[in-house]
Amino acid sequence: ANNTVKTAASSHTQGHDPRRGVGTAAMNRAILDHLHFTMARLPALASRNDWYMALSHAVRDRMLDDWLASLHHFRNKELKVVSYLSAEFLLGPHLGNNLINTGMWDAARDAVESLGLRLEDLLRQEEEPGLGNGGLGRLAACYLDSLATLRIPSIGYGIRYEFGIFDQLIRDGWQVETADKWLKFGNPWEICRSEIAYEVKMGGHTEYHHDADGRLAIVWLPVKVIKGVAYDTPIAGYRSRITGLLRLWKSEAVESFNFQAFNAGEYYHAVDEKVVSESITKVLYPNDEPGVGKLLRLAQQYFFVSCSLQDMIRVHLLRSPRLEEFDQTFAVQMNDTHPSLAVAELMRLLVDEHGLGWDAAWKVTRSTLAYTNHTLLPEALEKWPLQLFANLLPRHLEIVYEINRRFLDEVSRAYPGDQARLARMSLIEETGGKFVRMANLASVGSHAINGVAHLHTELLKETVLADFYQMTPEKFCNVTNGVTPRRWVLLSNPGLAWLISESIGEEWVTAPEKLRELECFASDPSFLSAWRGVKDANKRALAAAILERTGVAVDPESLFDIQVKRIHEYKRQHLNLLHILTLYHRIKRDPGAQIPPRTFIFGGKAAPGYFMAKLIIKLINSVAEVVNADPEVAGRLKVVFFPDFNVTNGQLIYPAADLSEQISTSGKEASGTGNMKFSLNGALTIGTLDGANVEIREEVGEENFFLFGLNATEVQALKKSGYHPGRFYEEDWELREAIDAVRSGLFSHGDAGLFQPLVDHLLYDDEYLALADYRSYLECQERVSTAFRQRELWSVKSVLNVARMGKFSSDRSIREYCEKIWKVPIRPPFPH
Ligand code: 73E
Repeated sequence: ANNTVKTAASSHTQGHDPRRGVGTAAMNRAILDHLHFTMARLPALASRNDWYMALSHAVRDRMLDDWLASLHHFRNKELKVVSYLSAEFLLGPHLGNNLINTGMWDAARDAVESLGLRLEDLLRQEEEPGLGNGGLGRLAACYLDSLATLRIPSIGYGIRYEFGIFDQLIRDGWQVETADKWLKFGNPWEICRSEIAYEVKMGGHTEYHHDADGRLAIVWLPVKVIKGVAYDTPIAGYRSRITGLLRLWKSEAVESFNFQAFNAGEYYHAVDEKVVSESITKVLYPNDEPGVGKLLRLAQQYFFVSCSLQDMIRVHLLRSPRLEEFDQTFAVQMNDTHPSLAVAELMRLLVDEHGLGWDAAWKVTRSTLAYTNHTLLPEALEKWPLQLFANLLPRHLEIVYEINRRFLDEVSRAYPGDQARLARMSLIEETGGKFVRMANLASVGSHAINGVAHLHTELLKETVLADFYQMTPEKFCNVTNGVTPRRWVLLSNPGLAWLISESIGEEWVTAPEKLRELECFASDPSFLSAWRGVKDANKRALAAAILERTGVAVDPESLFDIQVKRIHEYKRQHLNLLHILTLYHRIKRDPGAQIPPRTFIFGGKAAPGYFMAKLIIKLINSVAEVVNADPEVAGRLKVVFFPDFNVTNGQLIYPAADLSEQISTSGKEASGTGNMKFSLNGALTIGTLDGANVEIREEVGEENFFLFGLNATEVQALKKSGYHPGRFYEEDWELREAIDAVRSGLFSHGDAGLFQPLVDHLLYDDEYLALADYRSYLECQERVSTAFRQRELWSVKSVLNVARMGKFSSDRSIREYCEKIWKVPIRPPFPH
């Protein structure tokens, strides 16, 4: 400690340019400077968080040169800026990723070690910004990484939730939610831009006036005005010298105190205003489908859309006074319907606030906006009760009506007399209560509509958006999702990344089609053994974490069979459980059964109000308790629920998987992106023909993918013909045995009623056809077991998976958005 104090003292006198110098010595000085000047701490007294903060500030400083240069692009008339509007950005921890992308990892590690610390420990200190629910939010984060890596001027716009997705605890097998206080110890990555702030109106009514020239002026008199303040976070591209911008809005009161009330002595009433205003960005809604008409959720959506569009208009006006050319400054992507109020808000800003005529405003609105759909589940399509919408956004409702009037005119011209079609396509639902349909609003107001995997886009065109597809087929396209190989391989799986780079060079990181060159190593026994060595080390690391967090000891030699994702009936974690129960029974019946040892690992959060999902978590833990304690299956079966699945834990889990469970009912999972992360890390997939699984299987080859179950067409046909899950139960004794065990109270200390709702649901409804796919799933799992016994062949398949996954880099997705939707030129890669 004495030494470090001395270093600190000397570095202050030497002085240096904080923006430069990424060598070890410069980093060492910078960390100590920040410990002193930013954290106001002596090294001897510094906590791990102080050191984490000091290091992070040192890293951020070194990102600022590139950032400021990149921000300058927004002023360059020649460059169109991509604006990604998303209510969620599930970023995961910044520090490790920034060190990788900027190339400062080694210097930071050495500098930290020279201070007697370990980089690993400081990385673990970061509270991840969990500003999203799952795949949709994580996709937005991967896209930011790719946009910066591909040197495309871009801004991600969203909400700075004070509390992100809840932390999950497991108590007595049940999920317990606790608040995610991610800002508790400060956030070194964000910069508050107090001067970039906008007012957002809410509530009240509209009035029509004629001005002096007799022109009609529309005035919206709100009951409330809230201020949105920009918080900026730099997003480093991979060695691209470009740093992208994530701009998140925090809500504040326009005036912190209502002085009238304050003067009257009503102190508490005076702060009320502030409390209400700040509540807008307090907390992320933890549901991956919309709840029924929550006013605060609509207010959140409007708040961030309005701030973002006002900000874009400000930037545009710095380039050109002509708002008719707004679409040349920005391409705006709406991540699902959550930001779809952008259609009405852009119209309002252009017409009411900037004086454009309706037609000119409509032309530019449509050519600016594009809409990505992420789900076909009917219950997940957003619609707002009309009255609620009217109360919060009276002016927008008028605008929606006007858009609708003009649009339905077009529809009736195209399909004369087709009343049913008119009712389906209307922006307003009128059957049983009135609603504003956000998917229809987004579709009408966009020049492009895309799904997130080939199958999903096809189904979109046949089902939820069929009418829109028939009327304007040219608007539709597919952009299959992707994930960033920087976070999901380089950072998460350094052993694998190193082995790959040793073999084929480093270009795969930005040119993942190069991974194909690994194919010829699949016949090299020494390479295969090194490959297995990496996987085994990753499994040991996960086993250690499992022991620490759950107390369960698992065998790293066993097959790691993993399902991590949100808990939802359509994802069928319970189908996985039925397989486990069947294996359990088989081993107990026949102790000599040739079944290779398996460890089943689950992880995922349930929406707090989703009873059945929470019951599934309880059942997983209950099965785990019984199976793990049973000496008759010891060393052969283990079941683990890994608590609090998030980005940080994902980085540990994906690299350790042998088998990836992608077992949703075909036609229900729009794409999936976890499927890509697993396979890119060398896991083989057991899956249905759903979402991007279809394309993964096409790429890796059917002999390297374990396929089972009904396809989407068969699912529809079975449902149509009348599905009776009870018949499957009656006709398959092993299925009956598994379900009866749950029913008997075996897993609930004799309480036969505990899982009754789940069992009843399966036997009498089974909306997601778990029972119909059970036998096919079991047979497929037997093929998995057989394949896993031939370790050499398994490794070959694992290598081939990685070698052929290049398509699923988010760089490829972003290039497709540029070409097909944004009309933004793709720039050549930055010369290294
Ligand atoms: O299949 C995933 C998809 O991979 C889909 O379920 C998910 O989006 C991923 C990325 O495209 C998704 N999330 C939501 N809808 N689809 C959603 C809906 C409401 C709130 C939050 C998330």
